[in-house]
Amino acid sequence: MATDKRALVTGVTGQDGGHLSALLIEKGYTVFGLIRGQHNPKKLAYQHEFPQVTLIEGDLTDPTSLFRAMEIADPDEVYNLGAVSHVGFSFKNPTLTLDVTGKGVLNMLEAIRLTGRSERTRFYQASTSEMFGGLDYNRPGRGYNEESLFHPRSPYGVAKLYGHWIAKNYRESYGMFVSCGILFNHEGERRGTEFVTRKITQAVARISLGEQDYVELGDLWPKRDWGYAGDYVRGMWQMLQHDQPDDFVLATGKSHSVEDFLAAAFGEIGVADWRPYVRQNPEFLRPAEVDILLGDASKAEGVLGWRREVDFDGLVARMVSHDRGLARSGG
Ligand code: NAP
Ligand code: G4F
Repeated sequence: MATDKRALVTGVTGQDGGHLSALLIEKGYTVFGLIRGQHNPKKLAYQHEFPQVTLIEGDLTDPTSLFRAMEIADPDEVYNLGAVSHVGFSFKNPTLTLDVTGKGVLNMLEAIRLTGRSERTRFYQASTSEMFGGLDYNRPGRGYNEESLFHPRSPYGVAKLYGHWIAKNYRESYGMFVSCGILFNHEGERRGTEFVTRKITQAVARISLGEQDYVELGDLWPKRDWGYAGDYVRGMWQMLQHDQPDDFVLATGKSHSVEDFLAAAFGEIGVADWRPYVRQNPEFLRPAEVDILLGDASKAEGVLGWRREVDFDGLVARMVSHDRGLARSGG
């Protein structure tokens, strides 16, 4: 597919960054990725997988580097995926989380505006269902949508809410094409192993090969609306192709507990009773928990024509199968 469009992706080495890189390359974009750090251990693997992408050194906390990135990439579209994204980590590193996940959004918007690209460059902000907070009074029966109240329950959620509102503010103040995707949890074979789904599927794979005895987790009752990341990056792209900027929820409309995920993942290796393989470790408990997340993506489905291809069982099967392959090859 041929296009002369140029895209800059922050957080390019993360889960969504990998899926989005593949999608944009497939669509014929000239892709630039922001990569942080003097020596980023993920750089080699990323370059090996995506040699077409030009990496630009920069950090969301360093406005000068973002101005430079904007001049080099001269993008039609910016996807701001970079963040401190782990909720548990954000409780231990709240100031860093504010700087990267919150103020980083402002730094990106200012880099677009002050380099004279407000009219040309479209901006996607990676907002999150964590902004809703999962409290009972704030849970509509049919799931959260774009009209639901926000009540973030972690430094991460609060920082993301700042990013969400400053993004909307730049849309309203400067007429910039800024769209926020309020995405519910999405997972897959690229998911970081510090997140509960991948931690479980990696452990299940190792347990099936006799390489691990058990997995240590925190709370097992919280429920999440888990989808597949490959489906969700397509939605991000669709948001920036729409004729006007707006906010959209992406979700599956189904919620499962961590216990449900454990049962499905162990089921993939023929283990019906997973409890002997799971221990609780208080290290993985959070000072405040988000009890249940359930999303309603009707707007994205109706307005953008967004569709999902992978359901919960398909997601779990895919992740376990991938991690068994990795474990067998010593990965
Ligand atoms: P991820 O795998 O944790 O990736 C985060 C990315 O941000 C990494 O590439 C990381 O770089 C980069 N980053 C961290 N600090 C940075 C800094 N100071 N400057 C520049 N880049 C920095 O996250 P993800 O799952 O792909 O999620 C993508 C985005 O969507 C994030 O903003 C996340 O908060 C949001 N989101 C995710 C979900 C989900 O379920 N996955 C749901 C809703 C919203 P390194 O590789 O150098 O660490
Ligand atoms: O996999 P998690 O760490 O994801 P969480 O906290 O829902 O956040 C993810 O989704 C958000 C969208 O809603 C994103 F914005 C965010 O960036 C991130 O991608 O935890 C899921 C649930 C939580 O209730 C947690 O307490 O699993 C529970 N859990 C139980 N044991 C654990 C563990 N989580 C992790 N990471 N590790 C455990 O050992």
